Amino acid sequence: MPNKKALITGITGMDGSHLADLLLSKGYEVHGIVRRSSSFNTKRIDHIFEKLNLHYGDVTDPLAVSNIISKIQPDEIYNLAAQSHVKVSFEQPYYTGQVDAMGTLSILESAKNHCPKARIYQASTSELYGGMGYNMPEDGYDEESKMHPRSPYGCAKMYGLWITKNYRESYGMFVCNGILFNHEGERRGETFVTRKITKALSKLKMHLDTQYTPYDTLKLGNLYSKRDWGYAKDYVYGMWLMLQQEKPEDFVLATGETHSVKDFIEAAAAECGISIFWEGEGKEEKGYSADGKILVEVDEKYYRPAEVDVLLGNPRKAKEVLGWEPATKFRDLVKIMMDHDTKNIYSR
Ligand code: NAP
Ligand code: G4F
Repeated sequence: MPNKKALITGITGMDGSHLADLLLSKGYEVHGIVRRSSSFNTKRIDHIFEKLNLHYGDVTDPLAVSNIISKIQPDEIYNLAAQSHVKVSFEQPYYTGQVDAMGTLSILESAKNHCPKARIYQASTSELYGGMGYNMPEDGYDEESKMHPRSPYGCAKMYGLWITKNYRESYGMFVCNGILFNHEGERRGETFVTRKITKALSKLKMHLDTQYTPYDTLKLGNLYSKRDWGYAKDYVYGMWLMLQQEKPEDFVLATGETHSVKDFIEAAAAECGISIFWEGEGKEEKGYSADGKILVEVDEKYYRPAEVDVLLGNPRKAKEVLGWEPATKFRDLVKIMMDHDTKNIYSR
């Protein structure tokens, strides 16, 4: 049997790079769409660069998408490309819609025309749910929960979810939505809150150890929002499992635990062997070290016009049908990220 062929959009991103590692380890011929950039944007896949088949393209360019898909004839397509930053989506709502909604349509339509038997994974998200006050069950959101997106990103991804279901129902295509709750790790983009925290606190550790390196106060937005944080490597395995089933379905992947941004900061600080003391309220709240240095402060520029205050997922269906369970617990995730960032403190 020839090796299976997979196409990953968003292969240079956090999930795309972990998924490429996984598929190569399973013997797949792995193709990826990469955006042309004036500087290198392949850092996360440099270690496997020679093993990949990369194609320049952009999911907002239907012609390029169609050409790539018709040429490769993939068995599996993982559509991970997105303008994935929620705060940025408030500043670029139109562009976010072009990439996250219309980009998804382009992938589906090209596959329908050129390789209708390909199995397709669509990167849906817990940002489709609204949080407390928006139909959150006590044991967390599942596939049947009522959705209420609170950002242009969530609205664009809502189109992606429904157009994917629509192609499944209309054309009988094997397409699945993975409704993934937040997942993080050492390859997470540095402007997402967890990585912002682990990068900053690893610099703090170095500062405390040597006294030579500077430490800049970590400036954050809402310290009280809560997320269901898992480890990206566990989640890309769940994506693959979805496409290996007998029938196409949608699945929630989550840990079933939720923690606040403040919990994450405290867990990361504990990895540096320090405790943080909090004083003040709202925009005036600050986190201090034992000797009174300001380690964390609030900067309202990181607030969002609308916020999902709490996310908690219920991964029961994924466990029952896929046999999927997250292997990495919250404290292990924080440790993985802190260990990585402390070891690589001077690399960019
Ligand atoms: P990420 O690190 O931001 O990666 C996004 C990828 O999409 C990058 O490779 C990026 O390319 C590419 N991309 C952006 N715009 C594109 C365009 N117009 N055409 C082609 N490629 C484009 O995101 P991630 O965390 O790995 O997430 C992967 C997917 O899962 C995204 O769709 C995201 O919305 C979704 N998701 C993520 C989470 C999470 O917690 N991580 C949870 C639920 C859903 P560049 O490298 O050139 O920027
Ligand atoms: O790390 P975040 O930016 O992730 P967010 O908004 O939850 O979105 C991520 O997860 C989604 C799944 O639910 C994905 F679909 C999406 O693509 C992305 O990967 O923010 C997490 C929380 C928010 O409540 C935010 O307001 O942290 C809060 N926060 C507080 N200070 C901050 C900051 N977020 C960022 N990015 N930067 C801050 O300084």
